[in-house]
Amino acid sequence: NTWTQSSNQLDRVHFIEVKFPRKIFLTKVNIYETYHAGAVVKISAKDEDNQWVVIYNVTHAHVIRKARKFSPPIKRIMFPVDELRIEVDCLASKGYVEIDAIEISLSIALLFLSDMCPLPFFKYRSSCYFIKKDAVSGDEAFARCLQIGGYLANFETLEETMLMKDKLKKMKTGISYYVGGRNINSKKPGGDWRWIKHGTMTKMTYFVFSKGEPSGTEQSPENCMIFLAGDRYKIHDVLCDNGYNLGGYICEI
Ligand SMILES: [Ca+2]
Ligand SMILES: [Ca+2]
Repeated sequence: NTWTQSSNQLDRVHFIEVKFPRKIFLTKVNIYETYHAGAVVKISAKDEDNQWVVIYNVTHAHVIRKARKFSPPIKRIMFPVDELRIEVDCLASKGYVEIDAIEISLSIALLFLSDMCPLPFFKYRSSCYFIKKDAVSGDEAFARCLQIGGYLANFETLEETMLMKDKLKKMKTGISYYVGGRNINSKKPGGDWRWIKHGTMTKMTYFVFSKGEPSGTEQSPENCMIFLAGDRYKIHDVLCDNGYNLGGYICEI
């Protein structure tokens, strides 16, 4: 498709909105500018609340008098997208020959397994998870999720925890799995448990532990959280950094 402006509207910023057949995690946008390239000043993606989120923005257009395939460095966004708005500054051509046509094409590297999650994550209910069976400590599990662009899974609702517990039981791996809950105060009886996600800490709003847990104390802290295979995947607190409690882990993105 070709998009152009009428000749009496070259003194302003125009925008084009494009909609794709399904939502994806955007990794790349290619704009094929066939004439007067460089006039794209802003690209926005529509989020789940129907708000436009800017993923590329420059203050001035620099018109290049030739065609090019433009692949701007876009901001990483954490929501799937099926609508983009591309803003084009026609003023930048300064009364020269008009920006004649801009052809928009999007070729997106589709790095996802299911509908909405980038690999290696899979969609489970409304979240993207990745279950890994390596045997590591809680601290190591935390680091490994960061390394693949995610975080150790947060289960903000009891429902999410129950669903994951059920899934782990059915997988029958016999392996315990770390999740992203952490005690930030060993001195406090019962601890102060938080879900850790990209530097934010959300207080747990429900009691997540199995009977008799959490069992850590100030003298013997158990500040990490695990779905324990030996207790039908109920949640336990365990030491974060020793060799006794090696487990797999669940990352989320
Ligand atoms: Ca979650
Ligand atoms: Ca314990």
